[in-house]
Amino acid sequence: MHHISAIALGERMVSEKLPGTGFGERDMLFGRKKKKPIVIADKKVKEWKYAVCGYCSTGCSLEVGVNEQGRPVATRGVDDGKVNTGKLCIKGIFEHELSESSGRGVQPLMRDRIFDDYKPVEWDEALDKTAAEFKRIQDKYGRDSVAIVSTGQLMTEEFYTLGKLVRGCIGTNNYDGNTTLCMASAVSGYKRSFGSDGPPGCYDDFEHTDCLMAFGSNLPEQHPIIYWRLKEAMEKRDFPLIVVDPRVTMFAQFADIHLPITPGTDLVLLNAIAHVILKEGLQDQDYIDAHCNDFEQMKDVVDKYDPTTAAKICGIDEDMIRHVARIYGRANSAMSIWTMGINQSTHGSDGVCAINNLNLITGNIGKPGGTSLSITGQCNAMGTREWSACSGLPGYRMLEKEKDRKEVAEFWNVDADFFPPKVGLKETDIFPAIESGQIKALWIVATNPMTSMPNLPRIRKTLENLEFMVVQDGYRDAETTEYAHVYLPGAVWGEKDGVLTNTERRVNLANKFVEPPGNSKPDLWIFNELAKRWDVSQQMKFPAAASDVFDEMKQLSKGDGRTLHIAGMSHKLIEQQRGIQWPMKEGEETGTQRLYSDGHFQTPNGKANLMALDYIENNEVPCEQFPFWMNSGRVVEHFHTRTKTGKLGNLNKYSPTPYMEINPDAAEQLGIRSMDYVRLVSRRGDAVVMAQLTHRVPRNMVFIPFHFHDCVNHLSLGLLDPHSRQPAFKQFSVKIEKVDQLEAAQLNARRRSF
Ligand SMILES: Nc1nc2c(c(=O)[nH]1)N[C@H]1C(S)=C(S)[C@@H](COP(=O)(O)OP(=O)(O)OC[C@H]3O[C@@H](n4cnc5c(=O)[nH]c(N)nc54)[C@H](O)[C@@H]3O)O[C@H]1N2
Ligand SMILES: Nc1nc2c(c(=O)[nH]1)N[C@H]1C(S)=C(S)[C@@H](COP(=O)(O)OP(=O)(O)OC[C@H]3O[C@@H](n4cnc5c(=O)[nH]c(N)nc54)[C@H](O)[C@@H]3O)O[C@H]1N2
Ligand code: SF4
Ligand SMILES: [Mo]
Repeated sequence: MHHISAIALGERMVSEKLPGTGFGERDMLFGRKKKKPIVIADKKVKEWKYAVCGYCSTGCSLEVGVNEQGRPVATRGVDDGKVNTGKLCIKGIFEHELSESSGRGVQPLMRDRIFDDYKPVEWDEALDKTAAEFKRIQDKYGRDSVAIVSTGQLMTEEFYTLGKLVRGCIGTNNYDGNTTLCMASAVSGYKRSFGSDGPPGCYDDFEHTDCLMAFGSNLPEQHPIIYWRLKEAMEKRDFPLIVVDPRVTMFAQFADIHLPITPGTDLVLLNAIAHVILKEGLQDQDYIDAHCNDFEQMKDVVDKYDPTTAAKICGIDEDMIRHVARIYGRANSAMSIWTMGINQSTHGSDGVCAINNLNLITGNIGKPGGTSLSITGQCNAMGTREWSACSGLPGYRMLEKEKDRKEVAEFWNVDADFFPPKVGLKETDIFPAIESGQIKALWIVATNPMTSMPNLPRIRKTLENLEFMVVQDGYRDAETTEYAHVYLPGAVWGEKDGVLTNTERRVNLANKFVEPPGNSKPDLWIFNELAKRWDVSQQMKFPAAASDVFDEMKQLSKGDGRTLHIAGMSHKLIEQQRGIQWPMKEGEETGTQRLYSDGHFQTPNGKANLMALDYIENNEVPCEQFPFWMNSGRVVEHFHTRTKTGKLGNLNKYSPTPYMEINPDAAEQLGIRSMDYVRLVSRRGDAVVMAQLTHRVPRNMVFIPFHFHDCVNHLSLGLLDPHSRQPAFKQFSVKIEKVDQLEAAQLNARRRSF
């Protein structure tokens, strides 16, 4: 047999068939004679439409292929996409399939009492009813008795319009979003440290950093393409990766150092790292002196967190704490990223400030490879922070500032006195306020709290107390719809235009490529139509086209000293440049990669605040009766409450059933085998799940992906962070009970089928 090179083999496969077989020599050599070569199906795409992905905050540029009949048939990454250069994760690849997924709402629905049958109605009837009920309830119980909970998944132009409707027309101060379950601690921490929200870094920082520390983030599963960017940078320059996570996640497995921290104690670890850095003189004193407030106060607290004491609380041994502190402190540039392991805890906001402290004392803010980069969650978690007026006024303006109130009131042509002078209730405080009778009507927009809120047994009861509830969701089968009087079917990603902002402040465009199903309507249309039911809207502007709304936002972003500047952008330019990072002022050619590069912060004296942060132990820790830590999070193939991914066979097949990860040693002790059903019990409720035996979790912990209804949030406590009001979804305790397998299987079969 003569030697054939790989390239030659490639050629021979096509050109030389072995006589009579139809197969090339290579097929015979490798024993593949029965196999047909892989053929990529021709999907007969007529046109590719540009969009930024609608799932996670990575912000990948993609194109959806539409065929002759106008049907979306394929998705591909955009080669010159700034974030992903052609790559997509498993969710992005199948995103076009969403346009034909089941469970969508196609007509507004109404009923007088919850749990009665819904009746289909016309839009006018549903919107008249909604406006009339809001007004009736506000007249009777006061303006703030109507609450609104929105999302991180609309287009930014929709957020801005909703904000205008709520702040300018309806006038309730109890307006918040699901970002309180997600990014609130990051927002709060950024504001406390730097005087303003806004992640200062970017993905390009991976190319420059000499050390990366990740807290409570499972990047390969939750932000696969950010992870790919990081991995590529690490392969080129081999800098250390330190992952802090109580589980041995995929990210932890790829790390140089994994710190399996005791849940809820990151603040202690961070204070101890700062302690070592200051003790050993590894700080950047020049940077501290020039750009930071309150160094001494911070130092006084950090002094107490010597590694020996800290190790006993956070579970990381003292030498490892010193080792990590030295690596971080000595690196030329070092950066930290974090996600829900930090934000979703009782010290979420303090944890974020402690990360900022670490980067400030080492001079790692605003420089290439040196930053505090909060990895955001939903596709437009940033857009809502920037423009929705949920926690203030649009463009990072504050209700507390008279100047800001006046500016926005003038721009919208409303009375400045109509705006409340301080922020109202957060989502996690709105539900208890329903319980106590303070709130009587609730409007839910593009979020599914009946699966995503902690302590669902309590939440369910509160909803039954409402006089009126509206759910506006793309999917009729979202659980929360079961508790509403009016259901408004929204168009989702792909069925409308608009911009989304990703983790690195990149504003990117999602074009419409398909019509919304039935009589469902874009949320922008719904907000505009509803606004007409308030007289004051006559004197305001509510543009119908997203690009016109964007132009209005551009005007409002102008002004000296503002970080959130988008005046130089337009929909067209954004698509051309594959997304633009704010700030971008008028006349500038493109956006800005990093904030605070000049060492000037958004505080009164322009310096960043070092924070003195003491640790308070207040979690529900495992005990004799409830001996396991309960931890929760996500898996790569599902998105949140599965209204989308639960319908796509290519994704749902990987995890169709609620399950928990349990350590094999713990399972053996309890007599639990792989794939057994078990019952988990907490002080709040119970849930039946399947057991997956894995060493990813330690012996005293179980982990559940929160995507499934009737599952982990029936157990969760959700203690709140005092600054951000974000719930601790990942730290509470449970016990495990055996169940009758047949009964459990029958129960499982009766669950919602997706
Ligand atoms: N595939 C997929 N991707 C997504 C999403 C999705 O639903 N599916 N959702 C998007 C959204 S909205 C978000 S917010 C992000 C979330 O992204 P991530 O935060 O990365 O995801 P999670 O799995 O929620 O949590 C991350 C890790 O926190 C760890 N953790 C738990 N407690 C602690 C602790 O006390 N300290 C530390 N250091 N770590 C702890 C958990 O073990 C878990 O591995 O993902 C986004 N991307
Ligand atoms: N135990 C536990 N619970 C958690 C978490 C956890 O880690 N553990 N994570 C928390 C976090 S970080 C988050 S972000 C939340 C997410 O929680 P949710 O916001 O409740 O989750 P989603 O399933 O994304 O809900 C979005 C809803 O909006 C609908 N929708 C999507 N696009 C559109 C649109 O364009 N228009 C309209 N009108 N509707 C639309 C979807 O069908 C869906 O019903 O869950 C939180 N809950
Ligand atoms: S990484 Fe996130 S943005 Fe990129 S394709 Fe996957 S889900 Fe979409
Ligand atoms: Mo999130």
